[in-house]
Amino acid sequence: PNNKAQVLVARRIFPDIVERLRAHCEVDLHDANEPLPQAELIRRLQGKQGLFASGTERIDATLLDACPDLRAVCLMTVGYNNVDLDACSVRGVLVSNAPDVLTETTADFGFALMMAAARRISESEHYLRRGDWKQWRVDLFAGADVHGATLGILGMGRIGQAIARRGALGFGMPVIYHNRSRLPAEQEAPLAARWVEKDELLRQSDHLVIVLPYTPASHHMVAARELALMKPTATLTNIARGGVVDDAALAEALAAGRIAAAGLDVFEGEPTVHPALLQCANVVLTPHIASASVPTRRAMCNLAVDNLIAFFGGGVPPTALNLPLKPRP
Ligand code: 8YV
Repeated sequence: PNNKAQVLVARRIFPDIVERLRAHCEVDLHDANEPLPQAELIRRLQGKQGLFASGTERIDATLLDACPDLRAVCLMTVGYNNVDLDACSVRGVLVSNAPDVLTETTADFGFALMMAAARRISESEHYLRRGDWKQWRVDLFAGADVHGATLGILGMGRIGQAIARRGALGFGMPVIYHNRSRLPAEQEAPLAARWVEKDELLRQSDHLVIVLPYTPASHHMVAARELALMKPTATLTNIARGGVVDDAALAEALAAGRIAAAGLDVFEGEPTVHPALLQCANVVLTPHIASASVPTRRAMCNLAVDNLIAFFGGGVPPTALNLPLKPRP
């Protein structure tokens, strides 16, 4: 008999990181890129105390009640909108996420997506690949400037601030932001970042980047009314969650030229993408890869494993979301 904790790793991850976990826990690896259907996930969790989660698994009261042995859900993502944190806390189930390790990589990508939208990089590449480049013309794919333009950030957390740094310090962009709470003056000052009301942010931004957590309060925070406030020359970039933006309204605004362009890494109902967005030339579309550099994806996986190892070793999980934890009945 061994008293190692039993842990389900719900997706294929880096094999050496699975081995690292195996040195501490009994591991059942779902070694596939396809997610386990919910019923199968519940079945595989029977008798298991831990779950290494990719962020896409739905962890709700039904699952928790069907998996009475479960003690810890450790996510390799910073967003935890698929986890009912209250339901976990009430049942004494630890939840951890993976903040900080992906901040700079995700900000790099958000900035790149914003630049690609502003300077029409995807649209022009498609044109070239189609063989349509026959001659020079003065306004060929002429877009919007990034340097010196007003950068608007909706959601000024760790990633939002990292994007603001890139814009303010690297590209001379005036930065405005909207967040539930204002940053302390010493954090605003180096960026010369200015808090504004949400509608003001929409009106003034040349490039709007959305980086806030998806919660019931942020559902469709940017929909038809908000898009109508934006400048016709503005771009919108979403690296948060699909549900924060009303994709149907965005596709309409893009098609009608009510805003100039968009960069989207996240979608409502992903991996399915709204067909109207696929029809728009002025949108850069990527498959939820903002955190996907090799070192960062490894760091995210390692951090989830650190949490599992600490929790089952009797230590303090480094990035727990719901400590102190009451014992699971
Ligand atoms: C994940 C993310 O790759 O960390 C997050 O919240 O959105 C990404 O880093 C994505 O959630 C896939 O699971």
